[in-house]
Amino acid sequence: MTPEIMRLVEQMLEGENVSLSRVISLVENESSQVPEIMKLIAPHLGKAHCIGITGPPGVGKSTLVDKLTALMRKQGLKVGIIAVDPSSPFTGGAVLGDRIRMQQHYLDPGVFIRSMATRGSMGGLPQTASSVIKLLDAAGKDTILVETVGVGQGEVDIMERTDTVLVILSPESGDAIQTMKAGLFEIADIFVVNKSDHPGADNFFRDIQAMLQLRKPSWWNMPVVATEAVNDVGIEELYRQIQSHYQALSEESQLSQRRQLQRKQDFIKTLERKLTQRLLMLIEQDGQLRNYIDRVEKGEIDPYSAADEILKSENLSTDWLHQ
Ligand SMILES: Nc1nc2c(ncn2[C@@H]2O[C@H](COP(=O)(O)OP(=O)(O)OP(=O)(O)O)[C@@H](O)[C@H]2O)c(=O)[nH]1
Ligand SMILES: [Mg+2]
Repeated sequence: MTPEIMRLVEQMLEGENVSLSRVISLVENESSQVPEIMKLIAPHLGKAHCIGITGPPGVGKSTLVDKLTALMRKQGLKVGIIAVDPSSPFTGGAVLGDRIRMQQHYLDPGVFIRSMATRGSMGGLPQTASSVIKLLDAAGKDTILVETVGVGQGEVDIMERTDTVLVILSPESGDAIQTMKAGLFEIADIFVVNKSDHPGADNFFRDIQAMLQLRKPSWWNMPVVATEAVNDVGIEELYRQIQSHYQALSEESQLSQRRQLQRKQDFIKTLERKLTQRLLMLIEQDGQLRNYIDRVEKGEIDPYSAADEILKSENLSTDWLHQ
């Protein structure tokens, strides 16, 4: 590791936001220094409470993040925010919108805001998100808020990478049964019905409550909180629920289990990514293997048989793993 990068990481560990920003860029660009950086920060991890905020487009996630941040700042907490921009044609411009909504925090050194692109995957988190969460944690943020757009797929991701998941809905976001079908009940720790000023909000709230009562009792009784983010209504109650979830996680030794799962997933996904990259590179370089892609493209062979044949191929039995 170069002395410059070492210095950069040290400054980041001291809580310096510009260095933090530069280290995040190194990680996002998959710099060859990443393993060393991660090794250096490892002893400083696990202190932050990481909160995932997900829900359909436009339900008020960023507005809620903004209000929660204001509340946490009043308590003197240092806040890190990761806003994942789905870079989809439907929600293009989200980053600009977020900048406007979170404007009051951009000048506050106690708040660090970073936008990330999902790079094509539908919703969910970009692959480097868990490393960025770690960097914010190591840099001394007390709370990390991760906003992602979720419509049913890809949210398992957020559950595997955060401690407390808020699923935000609004009375306009379809009926409660649809929500249940979309699997949002499986990943939520706290339900939020935002835009409670909308007509129909009371019914929607009651439907969600009724469905929650059908669930098996467990160590955590999932609450549903009504908010009007734009009017700063219900934010304190939401924050109370977030805190009691974190407390319950710690008391029930769920936190260590969850963090174990996070580390395991992180490892498997990293391995998966690296293996795939190497394999695809090899296939690109090797004419014979490349040939399979052409044949699959033309429909001459089905993808399953082609994959099987490639994996059995002698060209693969070289030590491609160690390249
Ligand atoms: N009526 C009403 N409008 C709200 C409320 N909360 C947020 N909004 C408005 O809803 C719109 C979307 O809010 P955002 O906070 O950008 O929603 P989002 O979920 O972050 O949106 P994406 O990131 O694009 O998915 C904005 O115009 C907000 O002002 C609320 O409680 N009531
Ligand atoms: Mg948003």
